[in-house]
Amino acid sequence: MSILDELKTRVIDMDVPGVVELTRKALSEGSSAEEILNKSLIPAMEIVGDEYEYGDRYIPEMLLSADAMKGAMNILRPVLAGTGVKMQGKVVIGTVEGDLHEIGMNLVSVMLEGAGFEVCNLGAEVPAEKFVKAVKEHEANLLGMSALLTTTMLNMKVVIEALQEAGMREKVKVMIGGAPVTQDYADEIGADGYASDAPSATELAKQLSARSGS
Ligand code: B1M
Repeated sequence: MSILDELKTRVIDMDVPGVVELTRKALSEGSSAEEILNKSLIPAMEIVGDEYEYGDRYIPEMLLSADAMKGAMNILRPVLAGTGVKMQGKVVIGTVEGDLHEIGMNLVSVMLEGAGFEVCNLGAEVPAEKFVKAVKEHEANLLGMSALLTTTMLNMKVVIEALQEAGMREKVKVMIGGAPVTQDYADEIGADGYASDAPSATELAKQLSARSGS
């Protein structure tokens, strides 16, 4: 088995230290960061995402594979930044103000990174003005918001209004998600898209990024 195939298997098998070690080894043996991303990490997370969607994998197992992916990305991020590899786009992501649920949002964030996006993860309880400031500073073409509470999802609308007030709404595509969020709600508040889980969020981000001309 090639080292890239082995790395892919280790991500699927949730072997966090093994993935970190093999990522370093693959780089030192001449694989490029782009190859590691495209031939090992992304296909592995696609399989993990499919297994989760078909009910063959539970959330903790998905999070462990995501942790392994995160470990590999920590090694690849500086290498990718230095090589000018074409990123899919720039995403600012976070959980809205008043809401500290961040497990699902972090999962989406890691999968977006794995799919080749440059991600600025603001964490949980992010006020509208912080989202707007980050989009501006990072010149992001996508803004992702998560909410797990029926009360805090209302803050997604506040962020969209803040973008409008700052004259930035046309510059950034807005995608939203989280357990209480629906496509109807996305339509109601004028978001550009809604995704129900991390794999579909990655697909949606690719579509929106292509539409934003990035
Ligand atoms: Co709380 N909590 N919680 N909680 N919590 C829920 C959400 C709740 C449904 C539990 C319940 O009552 N059955 C309920 C909300 C009810 C409602 O409003 N409808 C609830 C409540 C009420 C609360 C508190 C108010 C409890 C209290 O203190 N009385 C409090 C709120 C505090 C606050 O936020 N201000 C609270 C606190 C907590 C903990 C701190 C204990 C902890 C969070 C820890 C953390 O994140 N650091 C917690 C947890 C863990 C949960 C449950 C059990 C699990 C959430 C989770 O992580 N799921 C949850 C019940 C449940 O969902 N079964 C519950 C796993 C995660 C992978 O899934 O987050 O859905 P999820 O993310 C998915 C998708 O939604 C989607 O992709 C992800 C991956 O597939 N997705 C996106 C998410 N974000 C996306 C963004 C996208 C696209 C897709 O685009 C940008």
